[in-house]
Amino acid sequence: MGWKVAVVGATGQVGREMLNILAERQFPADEVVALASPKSIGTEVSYGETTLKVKSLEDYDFRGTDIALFSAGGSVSAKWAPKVAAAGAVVIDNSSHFRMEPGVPLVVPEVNAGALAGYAKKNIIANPNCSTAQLVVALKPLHDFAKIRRVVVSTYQSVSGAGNKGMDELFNQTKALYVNDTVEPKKFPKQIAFNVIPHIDVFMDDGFTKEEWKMTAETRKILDPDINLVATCVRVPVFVGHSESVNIEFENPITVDQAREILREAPGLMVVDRHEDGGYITPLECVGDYATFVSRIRRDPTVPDGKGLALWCVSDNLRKGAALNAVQIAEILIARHLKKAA
Ligand code: 11C
Repeated sequence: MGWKVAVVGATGQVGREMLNILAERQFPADEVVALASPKSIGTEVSYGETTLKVKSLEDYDFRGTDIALFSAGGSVSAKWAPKVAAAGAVVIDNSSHFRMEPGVPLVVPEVNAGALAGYAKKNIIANPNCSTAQLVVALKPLHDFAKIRRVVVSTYQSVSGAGNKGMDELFNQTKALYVNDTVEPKKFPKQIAFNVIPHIDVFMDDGFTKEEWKMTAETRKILDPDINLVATCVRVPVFVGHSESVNIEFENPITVDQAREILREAPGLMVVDRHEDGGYITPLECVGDYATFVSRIRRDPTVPDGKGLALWCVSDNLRKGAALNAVQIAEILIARHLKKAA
């Protein structure tokens, strides 16, 4: 007998990818249910070769559901995840709502799958922010080898991180500008077409944005609380795929060749790093892929004693940054933690 899985937020970018990835990876589900707000009832979404009709989250009886993948925003998770967890389903939540809550594991399987052992305290597991997920996949093997002290990261984040409305805004503004129409920013604070915006999520008291704070706090919870990380998060006019320029300072020396070898062997990573035109990965090329790509690995000459590296890291934010990570967690849950009643 297989598992019963619900996808909450099934009409969003990430929800649709969750359904795609469950089908692609042949997750052993007997039943997959697509849920969303009442306004989406009856909307059709693809699950492999089949089409599912979206049902209302508000009327759905979760008894008998084993796993609920949530990607419907923080307020929906805050209201519904505890109820669904209490009904017996393990919630894997893609919102930021529970990430820093004690008793809720925040998991990237390549980095801290062991943290899943504590899932049953709340029956809720948190998925990290997309920009954190790809970063920690790249940092983990380097940290194991040379111990990271400090990271400086600048992100180049695609508009799909802001959902359907973000993608529509880039598309509509680009079209409008070609025919000399006026452009009115709605979803983003400034024009995103042919521009970049150094502002993602709300501003905090110290001048950082919440997106930047999340990268620091989540990296510490997932990888190591002693890592110092400072981020500048920037929205760029790319539809899918987040990129990151990363400078890393280590406690111990590490050469470029060692880093390349370590990253090549590490789970979830692909190294594409040829010193020639096009010998690196751009966000366009990572779309639809499971891997996090690392390119442009260099020694950082501003860090003494060979203890600094610079690199470029790219991943599909809807996949490794969200849906794939959630499905990987579900795969580990059924392999190691959940038991199916006979
Ligand atoms: C963005 N990273 O690109 C955000 C989207 O905390 O889950 C995901 C926000 C989050 O806008």
